[in-house]
Amino acid sequence: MTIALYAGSFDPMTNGHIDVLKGALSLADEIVVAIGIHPGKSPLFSFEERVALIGKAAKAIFGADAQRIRVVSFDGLVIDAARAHGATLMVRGLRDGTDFDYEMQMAGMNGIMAPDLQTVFLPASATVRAVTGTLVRQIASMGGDISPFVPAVVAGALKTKFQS
Ligand code: COD
Repeated sequence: MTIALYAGSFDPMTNGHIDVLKGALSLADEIVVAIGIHPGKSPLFSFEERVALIGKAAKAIFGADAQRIRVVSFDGLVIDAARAHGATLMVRGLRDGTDFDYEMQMAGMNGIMAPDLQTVFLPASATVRAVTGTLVRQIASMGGDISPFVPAVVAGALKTKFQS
């Protein structure tokens, strides 16, 4: 069985993340979505909220295939998280040249530290290329419509978050 780790902050999960997840589901039997937790950093959504949102969005979008997605947290090296969960692949999304440069550095250094793990890059679909979590949070905080950029359940949670 092939297990792929998809690490990110997912604060919140966007349609860009969903696009990468869709590709990952076609590559591996099980996808471990690993939420990176940075001690000292305060995310918009708590770990528990992000787990619930990813689970609900995956169920709504992927149906039965959502059973092949597991959500965990990690606070160290991504290679350690991959090994801890039995993954042999690490999936990353590429939006543009900036992503490419950064991701190539990480893949290169991870490859030296962990030759047993393979990084796989998935190119962003044209419709989600521009989407970033940072801008989604900014638009939502200013009362803008983020529904084109995130799953419906996330749009609802953002609305609630900034109304309270
Ligand atoms: N389209 C396609 N892909 C996308 C999109 C989009 N619209 N949006 C995001 N993605 C991709 C990103 O390119 C990335 O591959 C992934 O989805 C996750 O993105 P984010 O923004 O949620 O999370 P990141 O990239 O900030 O990652 C946070 C981590 C905690 C995972 C990261 O900092 C990390 O890997 N930390 C581990 C530390 C480590 O191991 N360091 C040594 C590396 S050599």
